Amino acid sequence: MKKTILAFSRITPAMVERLREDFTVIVPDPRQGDLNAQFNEALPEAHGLIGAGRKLGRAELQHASKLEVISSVTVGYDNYDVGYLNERGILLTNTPDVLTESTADLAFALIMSSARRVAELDAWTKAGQWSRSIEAPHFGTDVHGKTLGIVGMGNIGAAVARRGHFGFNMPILYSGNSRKPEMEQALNAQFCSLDQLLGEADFVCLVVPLSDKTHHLISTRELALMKNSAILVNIARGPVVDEAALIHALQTGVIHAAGLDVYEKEPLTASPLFQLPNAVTLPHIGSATHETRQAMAERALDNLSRALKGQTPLSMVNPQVWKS
Ligand code: 8YV
Repeated sequence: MKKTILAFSRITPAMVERLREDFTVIVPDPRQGDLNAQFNEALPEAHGLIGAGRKLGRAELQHASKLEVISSVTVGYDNYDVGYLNERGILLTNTPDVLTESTADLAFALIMSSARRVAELDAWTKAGQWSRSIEAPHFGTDVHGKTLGIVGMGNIGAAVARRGHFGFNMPILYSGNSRKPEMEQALNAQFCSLDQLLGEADFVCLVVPLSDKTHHLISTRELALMKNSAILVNIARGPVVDEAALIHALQTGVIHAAGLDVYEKEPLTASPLFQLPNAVTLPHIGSATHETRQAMAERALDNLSRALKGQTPLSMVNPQVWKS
């Protein structure tokens, strides 16, 4: 008998057809009513789940008695209770590497937009406000040659740092759990404490995974350590920053500006951030390019079908489950 897959998001109809060669595939359909109800109804039959954007912990998975694998179409896995999955022997796979460069591109879009006020001045021009040559009140700040602080020098952090070093001649500081000698060698990056980085960087770019240790890593104390002229960029996860503290810091000039792709609560539909010209607010689009979302879905599909066929998947979050 074919195993059953519940494909709850991010998979194209063509991919579903490919999966159907080997598996029974259930795809919740908005035309058939409530998506959550369809998901919960199909869950007890599913051997594999594939998708993104759903919190899947103990409560949500209690009726998923046949579940063997969750294939997340994301690199971050803070939506899953990995301890519980380990207990249950459920494998979790993710999609690292294929989104590294796109996400680093977006970090630079935020850096450029916040520093040169791209989004703000675009709206201003379109509002018909440009009546004479631009003067100091509309000037931005330079990016090239400024110090770039990378909080979390993983793959994405390194890709942001490379752009800063080679493209913009920026001195690189980084903080994190471990030193990266190859980054120090290749980019002349300097390892330092988070506090030192916050005090010295002109741009502080957050690229750490969300965990108990990084929840509210940046709060009132840390914002106060930053230069008044500094810009905070968050492409990691919203809860890494205490958003209320950030809003206060932006309103009172504790820091100059922020470029944000992620928020404590998503989707963000109303926020004091929307009233702040010095906050660039994007709707979590780090990996959202046609090419990268396609590559992520392909990787997730491959991870899932390999795991369900007993072949080792390429990217496993809890490989100990696979070994046992
Ligand atoms: C996702 C991401 O698009 O992969 C990740 O961890 O943050 C993004 O690629 C995000 O989860 C939005 O749903």
